[in-house]
Amino acid sequence: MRVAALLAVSLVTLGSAMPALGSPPALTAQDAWIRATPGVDVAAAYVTLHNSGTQPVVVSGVRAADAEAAMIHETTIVNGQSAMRAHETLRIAPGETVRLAPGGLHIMLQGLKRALSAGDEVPLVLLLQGGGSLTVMARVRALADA
Ligand SMILES: [Cu+2]
Repeated sequence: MRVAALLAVSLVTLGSAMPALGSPPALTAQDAWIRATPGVDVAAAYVTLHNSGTQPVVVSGVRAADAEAAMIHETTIVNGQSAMRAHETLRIAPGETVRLAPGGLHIMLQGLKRALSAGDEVPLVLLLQGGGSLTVMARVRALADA
């Protein structure tokens, strides 16, 4: 118990100290949107990420207050079947643009806590390795427009 408590305290300290050490996050996000399917509690979110800095940026997780869980997935075709595999992290090299788009990388939202309607804005928090985060407002598109 005692070790766990000490560890928790040191992690908190580290977490709060990190942003002051580094330069401002070089990661920017554009065109964030969510493809909502009526009647199901999962949805995929897409966004274009760009690293304008000189160091790699690693997205180490995603938080979404509107979902029980959010994670980075990649759709792949295995033996002619569409399958999804989880990415624990997503690395974006200096100067690189990574596009999360239908048929490839996406942010999977599972256990949606509310029905998403076209035009809704859903905040997604991208957690960055080494501290810091980037909050992205993803706009819900109707299925017909997606
Ligand atoms: Cu997925």
